[in-house]
Amino acid sequence: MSHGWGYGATNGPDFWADNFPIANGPRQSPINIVPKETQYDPSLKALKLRYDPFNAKGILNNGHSFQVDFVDDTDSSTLTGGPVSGTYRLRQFHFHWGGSDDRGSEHTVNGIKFPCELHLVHWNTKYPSFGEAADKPDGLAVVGVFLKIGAANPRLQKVLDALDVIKNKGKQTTFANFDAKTLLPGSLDYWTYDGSLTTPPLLESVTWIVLKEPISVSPAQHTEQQRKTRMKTTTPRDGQVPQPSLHWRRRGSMLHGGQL
Ligand code: B30
Ligand code: ZN
Repeated sequence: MSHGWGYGATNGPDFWADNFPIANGPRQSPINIVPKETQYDPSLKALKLRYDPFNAKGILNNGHSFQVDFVDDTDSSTLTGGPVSGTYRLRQFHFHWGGSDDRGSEHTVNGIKFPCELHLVHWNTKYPSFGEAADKPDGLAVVGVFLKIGAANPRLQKVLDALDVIKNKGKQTTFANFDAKTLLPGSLDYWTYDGSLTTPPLLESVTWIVLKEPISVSPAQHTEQQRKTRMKTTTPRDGQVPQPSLHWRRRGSMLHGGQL
């Protein structure tokens, strides 16, 4: 696959609207999250993430991120609860990294960028496939997890080890028996808003669920990733659209059994 878009001086976010006019649409992501302006919503449910390690299939360098793909022909790895109704199946997860510690994440919090952001992408099973769901207003639910520089993260190492083999765009290799749940922080407190894919085709189909608690990556792991890939990311195209109404939920945790 060849994309005309990228993160360069002539094909970066400022140019995406040329080929993808929805870039100027009403529910574009990412955004800057201002926690003081978000509203606590007691009606939001606990987020339930149930992932089967045996659904992990392969890891792919798609040129703008590396992604781990999952078999999604049954309901064995799902997102339910939280802000959505119905059942969403895990399709893939991927990371957005920056070239240095002070950038990388797509969402920001009070204007602060994290060095990396993990996206777990799920599709609504009221549609027949990911492809059919991807352009529906309630088609996708993406869980965003920030990474901060801190302690080494042994759960990330298997992903980093695989990067050697998929250094170049289009490369893929098998990636089996991986428990995506191990990448989540202890708390599943989240902010949520209705948004879009953060890269072309920028479809306005994503219920965003951004976790408040980051996970960690060590300086050495961050350097390792930078050495192995040359992924770039985008920055919030903030101010182009009004701030959506953000909601959040207190204390949802599946690591402690769900209904804390
Ligand atoms: S994100 O989570 O909002 N960053 C897609 C999925 C999730 C996000 C962004 C985009 C997506 O499915 N894009 C279209 C599919 N891509 C495949 C891909 O993942 O690599 C095909 C393509 O664009 O031609 Cu690039
Ligand atoms: Zn993403």
